[in-house]
Amino acid sequence: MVKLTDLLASTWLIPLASGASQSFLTSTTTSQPQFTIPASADVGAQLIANIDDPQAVNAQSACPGYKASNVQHSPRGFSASLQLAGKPCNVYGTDIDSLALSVEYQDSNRLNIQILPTYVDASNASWYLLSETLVPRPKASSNASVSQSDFLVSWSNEPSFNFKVVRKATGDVLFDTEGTVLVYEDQFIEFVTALPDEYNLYGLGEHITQLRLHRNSNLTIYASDDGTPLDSNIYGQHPFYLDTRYYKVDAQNGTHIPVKSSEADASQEYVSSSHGVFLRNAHGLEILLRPQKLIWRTLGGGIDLTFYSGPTQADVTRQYLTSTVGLPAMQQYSTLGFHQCRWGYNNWSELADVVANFEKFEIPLEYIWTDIDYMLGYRNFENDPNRFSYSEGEEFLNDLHDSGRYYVPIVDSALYIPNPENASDAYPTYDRGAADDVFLKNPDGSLYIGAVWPGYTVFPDWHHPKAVDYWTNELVIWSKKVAFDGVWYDMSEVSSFCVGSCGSGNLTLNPAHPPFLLPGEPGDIIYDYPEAFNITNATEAASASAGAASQAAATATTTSTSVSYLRTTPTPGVRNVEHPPYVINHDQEGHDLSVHAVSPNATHVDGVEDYDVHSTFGHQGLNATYQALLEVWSHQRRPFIIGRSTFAGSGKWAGHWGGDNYSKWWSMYYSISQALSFQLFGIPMFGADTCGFTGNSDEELCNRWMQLSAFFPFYRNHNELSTIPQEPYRWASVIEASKTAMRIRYAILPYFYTLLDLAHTTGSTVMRALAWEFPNDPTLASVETQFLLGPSIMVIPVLEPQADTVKGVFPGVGHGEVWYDWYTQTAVDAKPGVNTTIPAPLGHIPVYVRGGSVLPMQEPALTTRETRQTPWALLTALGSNGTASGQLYLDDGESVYPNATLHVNFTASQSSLRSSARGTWHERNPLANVTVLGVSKEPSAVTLNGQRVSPGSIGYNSTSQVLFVGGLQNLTAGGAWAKNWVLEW
Ligand code: MIG
Repeated sequence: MVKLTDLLASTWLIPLASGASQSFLTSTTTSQPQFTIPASADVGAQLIANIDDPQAVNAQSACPGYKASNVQHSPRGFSASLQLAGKPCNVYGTDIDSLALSVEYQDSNRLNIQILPTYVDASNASWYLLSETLVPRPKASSNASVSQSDFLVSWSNEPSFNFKVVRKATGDVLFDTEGTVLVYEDQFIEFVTALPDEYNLYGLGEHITQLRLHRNSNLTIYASDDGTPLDSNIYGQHPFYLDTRYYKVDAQNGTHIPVKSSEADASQEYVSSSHGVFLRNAHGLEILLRPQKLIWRTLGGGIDLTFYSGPTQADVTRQYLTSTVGLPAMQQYSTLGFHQCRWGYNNWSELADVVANFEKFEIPLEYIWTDIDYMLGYRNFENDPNRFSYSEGEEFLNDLHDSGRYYVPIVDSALYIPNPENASDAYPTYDRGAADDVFLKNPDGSLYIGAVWPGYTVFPDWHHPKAVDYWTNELVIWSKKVAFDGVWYDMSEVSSFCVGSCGSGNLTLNPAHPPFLLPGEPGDIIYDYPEAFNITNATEAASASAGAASQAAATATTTSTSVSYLRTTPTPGVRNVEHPPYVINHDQEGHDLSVHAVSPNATHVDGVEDYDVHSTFGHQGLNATYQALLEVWSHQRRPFIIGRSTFAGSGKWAGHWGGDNYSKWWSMYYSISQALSFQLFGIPMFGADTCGFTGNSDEELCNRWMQLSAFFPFYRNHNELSTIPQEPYRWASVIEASKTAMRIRYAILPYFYTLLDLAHTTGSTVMRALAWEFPNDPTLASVETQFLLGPSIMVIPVLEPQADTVKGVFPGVGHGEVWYDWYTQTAVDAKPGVNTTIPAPLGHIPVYVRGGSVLPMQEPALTTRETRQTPWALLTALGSNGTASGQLYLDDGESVYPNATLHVNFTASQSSLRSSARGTWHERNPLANVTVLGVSKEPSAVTLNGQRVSPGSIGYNSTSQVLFVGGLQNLTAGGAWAKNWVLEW
């Protein structure tokens, strides 16, 4: 008997008692009691994950490996044939006896190694080859050559085929399969590389885990709708890692001596070099990190590895994005404003109330969102006429837009299929798709019918040539009824609440209730609160835990006794996509790939099975949504899309939110490493559900979290159905804390926007790990409790309850770096490598400005539109040598192809600050003031382009060493950057 509580323990889903036939009233067309899909529909086989299986065969000892022959050299690399070097082992599939190896030096900083079966035919090509239309391959540049490469590849047949990738400059071995065998089967590939002692690896997502990956961990990668369990596979697939190595340089002979970060000392001198590795593979993956090695396992596909030589993280990321997955989409300026969302905003007037409350409490609000509540029977592209009528919506949205605010609705991945016995159950969106035949199929050609919110559903087949047009057309039609400003694309793993095509033959039961209770339905009342709630709210906590206990007693299910696991033995020549012989540690119940998702045998129009492209569904849905929004806005406005399931390259269309996190301190903690990892994946527009999704939030957590997320690119508060409200105006201290942090965020919007532009045009990151900005300090390699926003702002948030201090390090201080406290504008007195205790009472988030930076700012306001109408200020934080620099990018904030742009450079040195601009965007607001931090001597006069600034508007504080120069409006009345200027003091 399967333990259903395990199935859903990590998320908010509570299964119905098996065989339950309860009926619920939901918002459907008819409001009739509904059929409830039985919980058993989402129960699959009980498998034991290979990594937990004592009976599992170790492919390394069972398999013969390969021998290379027929090596052919070319100016760009070499190719060879690989022949199986012994009897097939067929451990987790059928061995492929003949492989083709290709080593291509694609550019000086890029190397590709591909190993594919020598023979494939139309019937099995998709088992090994990932379509280049779906996921492009990086291309060799025309001047690529072996001799120009940063890399050198060597290989050997002893004892079987193995290869090494070496960094030429240092001789460092970056990748090394020596002493291991290559295993290559139709449903299982394994290759192993040696890694240095105490390696520093980052990436390999999507996981909720530590920033520097744990050196003894199993990282499963396979898109899955399962909340945010620690260390497990979740929504996205990003088989990319960054590998950073630190060295001490020998003073005598210049050789590099490897250094373990655990033995480094922040006051010493080190160097580092980083490289990146990308496995272009869309199959289920498992990466086993072990001391001194990494084991890649795949459920199919090919080996298509690209190496990026860096040598800094910034170089690696730029190389990966520009050559391989694409640069991130540019976002509209407004998307940097604050977003308020929740599951459970029930009608337009409730939204209007929320907006009014933000106004009343003078908390900035830019975007208001609706979840599936707005839909008619949970159908995409149809509003519930009673609660979210189009006419009322038009009025609401007109007012909202007039106030400089925006609206984003959710759009789900699945589409309702009407009940054939109910003539009034029309759903034109389905009919149009059916007419074009654009839905996923079963292997026998019948419609694949899963189950999601509306009941039984179909799924767009993104391989269908008409699918993007179909999706576009639906969004265009709907956009004429609802003037939305973006799309929140959900459930795209692609989630289905049952195993297999469970709706085939069941359509007359539609619409149906999902096979679990909705949060808030009797039996699933949410009693959960953040960790320290029992300290801050003892009485409420006690009654909540009593409620939880009695609910648990009432809904207790039988626990399982002994489980007998299904083990699949490979049948040579037969592929089993439902239960592949190798069982990845997939986070769904029983590790069954068919559970809570469209099944691996769901078949696309080109014959490709879900199994071979599973994790690209969401990626393709994002592409379709991007194309659709271009059309909706006549190519005038940048599509704004936040997606749940992402694949390598999704950043060129969309941002990502962290998914169903918890109203818990640990969830807030890991939002930082998740955000930083997504910077490496090329999806800088990232944010977590602020104040927590699953469970009730509380004042202390929400206070800290509203402040932390203010420094993430995507800043949204979102909440689960039926939990207590958590908008920032719900608690007095949260109002103040949010405003404090938002005043900073809105003041530095120009800096933030410039970072987005730089990411979009150059492949840089927006949020940065300390290790990336300070690559020569090994002690920062695992820092995940503080981060930088761009190069110039450092945030040290409180991440635990009941604290009024936080510890933080100030990188570089032993090497001349200066940090200024944002609030006092005074240089911080910190020692290298010392974890400094910083006062951080509730409502205060420590923020620092890095010496050497110039930050362009405007005045905070309640919307970004208002901020853009205010005068400018420059914050100039001098470095220890008295210099600073910064930049600013401006355009209309909206156009896909802006016809006017402006780039401004700021440089400060020797008691002067220069601004020089190029471009045609005319910024009309004047410069109001300049603040210079770290001015050691009171200036006798200040001039702008030689004209004296009135002494009355100049202030100098010799204790804090802050120079304030106001009164610049008149001197810059034509616009702050209209003319180049120099300010001297
Ligand atoms: O199956 O639309 O991650 O943000 O509130 C749950 C309801 C569906 C999952 C999303 C969450 C959203 C919720 N959705």
